Amino acid sequence: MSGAAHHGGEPMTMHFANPRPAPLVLAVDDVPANLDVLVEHLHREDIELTVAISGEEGLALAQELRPDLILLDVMMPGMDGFEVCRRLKADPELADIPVLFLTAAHDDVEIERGLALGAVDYVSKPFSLPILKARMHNHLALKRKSDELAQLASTDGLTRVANRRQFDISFESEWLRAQRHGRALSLIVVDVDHFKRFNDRYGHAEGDQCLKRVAEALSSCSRRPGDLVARYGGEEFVALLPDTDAVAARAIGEKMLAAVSALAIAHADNSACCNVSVSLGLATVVPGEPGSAADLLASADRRLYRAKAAGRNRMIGDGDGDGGTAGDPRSGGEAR
Ligand code: GH3
Ligand code: MG
Ligand code: MG
Repeated sequence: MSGAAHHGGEPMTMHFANPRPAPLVLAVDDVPANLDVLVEHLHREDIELTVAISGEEGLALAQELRPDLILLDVMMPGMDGFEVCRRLKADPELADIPVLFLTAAHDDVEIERGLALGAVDYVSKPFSLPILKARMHNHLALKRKSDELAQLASTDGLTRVANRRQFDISFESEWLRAQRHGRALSLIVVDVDHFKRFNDRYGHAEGDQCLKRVAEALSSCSRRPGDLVARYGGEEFVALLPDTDAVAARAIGEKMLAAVSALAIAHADNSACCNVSVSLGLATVVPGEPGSAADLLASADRRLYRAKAAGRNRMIGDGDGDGGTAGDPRSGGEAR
């Protein structure tokens, strides 16, 4: 009955991972016999069920597994269901998980308190299984809808990578996280070279296809859970790389130049190369360094413009001279 995917480590800000095959339900109850009943009766319900035997364990599992629904007993020794619910709702990363309270028979005060704490619904003990199942499925369906809407709201319609809005949200939270934990944070700003000329020669529809493929190529270069590639606007992308120092960011930048080059999309009017190419600006903030998130982005942007001025199809990062690192040494640097 469990076997849910473990994310491990720090909570992620982005959830672009594929949805689970079946929704994950976490049941929290201090009485093992109650959990046995749930396991026995819910195993045919097209869900994954994971159980916790205390409020503390339930909270820890919720943080680790991000279930789609929590069935939460109220009366538990130690951390009771109210406290678990309060903590879930206070954590922005967990607040959207619907909580269904399992309350003592028709205790209006308990029910009211649970709902006031943010639980979506309750089932009175001893519960009717058909009603429990019906309520569980209703709330799972609503959760799926709201997850889909959240995904749509954070995705760029053309390229399917994260959009600017999502980048802004993730950048802010990763910035704070890096400051709090004293970790490095890198940004890579990526801009397609002479893309106006590409549209002019090959047409807007080809331009759209090109952007999709570039987005896919860029996304393939950084695969850690917190990494985020977003379309910043037009033909400009940005990679947010938590816990990544300047050396590691440079390695990802190299991969990006190579990945776009490997697409081999013809671009006869590109001065930097005969194919579609990109220019990159890299910036890294190290713990304890003064400055703001906006400064970091501005620094990456300035370097992008230097990469453009130096001949395009290259990257400029920390410690680079004006020439940067060319993506394809054969392409030369002559600007048109
Ligand atoms: P540079 O090398 O200096 O970046 O030159 P550029 O031509 O790429 O830069 P510029 O900002 O002058 O032009 C960007 C072009 O990108 C113009 C715009 O029509 C095109 N573009 C922006 N968004 C889209 C899109 O969604 N689809 C297509 N096909 N083109 C787009
Ligand atoms: Mg451009
Ligand atoms: Mg641009």
